[in-house]
Order: sequence, then structure tokens, then C-alpha cells
Amino acid sequence: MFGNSTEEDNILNPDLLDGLVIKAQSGFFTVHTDAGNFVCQVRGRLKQERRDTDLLATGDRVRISLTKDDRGMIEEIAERKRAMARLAPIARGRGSRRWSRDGYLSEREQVIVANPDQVIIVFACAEPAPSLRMLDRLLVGAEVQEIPVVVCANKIDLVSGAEASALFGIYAEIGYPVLYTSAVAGNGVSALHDALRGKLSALVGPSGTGKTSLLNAIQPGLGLRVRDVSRATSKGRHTTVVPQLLPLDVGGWVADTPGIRTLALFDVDPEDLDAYFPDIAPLVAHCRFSDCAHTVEPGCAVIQAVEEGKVSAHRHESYVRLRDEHQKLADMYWWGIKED
Ligand SMILES: Nc1nc2c(ncn2[C@@H]2O[C@H](COP(=O)(O)OP(=O)(O)O)[C@@H](O)[C@H]2O)c(=O)[nH]1
Ligand SMILES: [Mg+2]
Ligand SMILES: [Zn+2]
Repeated sequence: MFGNSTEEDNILNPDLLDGLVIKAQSGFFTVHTDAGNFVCQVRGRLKQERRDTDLLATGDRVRISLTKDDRGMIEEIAERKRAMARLAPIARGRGSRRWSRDGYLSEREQVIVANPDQVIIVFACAEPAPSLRMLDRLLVGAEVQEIPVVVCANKIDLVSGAEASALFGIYAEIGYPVLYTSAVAGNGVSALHDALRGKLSALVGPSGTGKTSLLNAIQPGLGLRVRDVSRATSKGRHTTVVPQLLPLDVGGWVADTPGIRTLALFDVDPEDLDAYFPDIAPLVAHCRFSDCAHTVEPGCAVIQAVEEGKVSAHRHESYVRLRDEHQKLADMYWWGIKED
């Protein structure tokens, strides 16, 4: 590697400090340590690692050395426990999946937050009306990426209790924690605060659902800081381009990630999709055919449960749509092999 000698010369103290990446931007990483926050660059040799994913992302654990100019050098990167990721945006017209040279369908992931303890999926009860289809997608993405979920139904002040539970009650029934909140009226804000305490959390969901307002309700200034940063780094009005971890007074970190509408579903075969629906998975063993797709098959225990009202028709429809999408991708994969 070029330039390593100057990197070495500048090291102040060879003892490494443990740190957490709280912001990642154009090759510079802000690392939180017991001795304070340091803006760091990455040791050149580390750039050989992790070619199929982002080398470093917000939430990664690292060890740094300090340099003379009161900056730092990232010397070691800890293994990622898990990552909240989406497919990397690729230039228009090229699609987000490509063929690798050995004939495999490859996806490149873009890590939004590394090592999250949980993801808080925020939808509004109204204004904007929630897309439960999008919620189901985000839930499957979180299941695939093995990230615990809290569903936050915000703007409860705009609807009746009955309307709110007609929308989100099903998610509590199938086992997801659901918090009903109002950033404006204050309902559920302390419950959300408790849920965040001591953990590394990422807030996701469509824009306008109240994520930033909820953070401000929990800790004054928390969300405002997000907005300041977005003003400084982009011309977009409320778009925080780079998610960063914000420290909670009660301990823990939270990332506000505007506009995340879907998470990547890596390596999910259509036949395996049912495993990521906690309301469907336990029924699968009772289907007549072991390879039942739960779409139109006779003797399907899932379809029967939908007819009996035990599984929500909406959830089943979300499953069918996602399975269909994944089937199309799998077919493309086999076409690729054939052409090769
Ligand atoms: N009525 C009502 N409005 C809210 C609530 N939370 C946020 N809002 C409003 O919804 C809009 C979008 O909020 P914002 O926090 O920027 O949403 P974000 O894009 O998810 O960060 C703003 O006008 C907020 O004042 C709520 O609980 N109730
Ligand atoms: Mg926001
Ligand atoms: Zn079935």
C-alpha cells in the first residue's frame, strides 16, 4: 500500500483504544471512545477486507490509535454481529442484482447500521396513512437479518383507539411488541424511551411518520441535532443522508434513518420465505404437501387458517406477493445458469 510510512510516523500512542463508529462519511469515521470522540481514517491494509459489504459502517466496533493531530487511525475492526442493510443503490437501468463471474446472482449490501440491538419501525396511524404492505416487508427484512423489532404506531392522537388497533393490533397478536405513541400529545413516549434505554437502536420507516419528533419528545434536542446535520451536509430539506448514532442520556445509542422503506432480503429462497412470517411458520408442518407454497395448493393449512380468520388475509397477501417476487428472481438465476 502507498502512504503507510507517513501513517506510521504520525502515531502518537501505540496503545489501542476501543471505540464505536458513530458516524461514517466519505472515508472519515467519528469514533466514540472513553477518552472522547475522534475523527479517524482507516489503516490502508484493512481496506483489503470485507469486499462484499461496506468495510465500516455506523455501529461497528473498532480499535484505534491516536495520531499527533488529535485524530485517530482505525487499526482493527471487530467482526459484525449483524447488520441492518439494504441493497446498494446502483446506477439507473442496471438493476440491483448482478451476475458475478462464477455465475452466481450477487447482491451488494449497503450497511445502514452495524450491530443494531433492535430496529424501531415507525408508521403513523394517519397522515400519512400507513402502508401495512411496507410494514410487512420491513418485518420480513428484520427477520431475515435477525434483528429484534419494535413496531411504533405514532400519531395516535389523530385516530380513535379502535382505529389504531384495527391497523396495528394484528402485529401484537403475532408477537411483535407494538407501542402506540404520539410525539405531539406525549402518549407512549416514556414506553419508547424505556425500549431504547441501553441499546443500539435504529429508527426506520417512511418519512413524515414522526421519527425525528419522537426523538425530540424523548430527549429535547436529540432530533434537532439530526436536522442540523442534514442541513449542513445536503441541500435536501429533511434528508439525513448519513445515519449517525446519537447518544441517549439514559445510555444507549439511536440512529434516525429517514426514508428507509425496505430492507434487503439476502439469500432467501422462495421456499424458505414462510419461515420469516411468525404467523405462518408454525402452520407449515400441517400442509398436505411438504413443498406447499401456501398460495393455491389443496390441503394447505395456511390457506385454511386464512379462511377461518386465524391468519390475517392481509398478511397472507403480503406473503404471496413477496414469494412471487422471489420466485421471479430465482427463475432469473436459473436462466443465467442455462445461458452460461
Ligand atoms: N398529529 C401528530 N403529528 C405528528 C406527530 N409526530 C410528528 N408529527 C408531525 O408530522 C410531521 C413529520 O414529523 P417528522 O418528525 O419530521 O417525521 P420523520 O420524517 O419521520 O422524521 C411533522 O409536521 C410533525 O410535527 C404526532 O404524534 N401527532
Ligand atoms: Mg426525520
Ligand atoms: Zn401450505
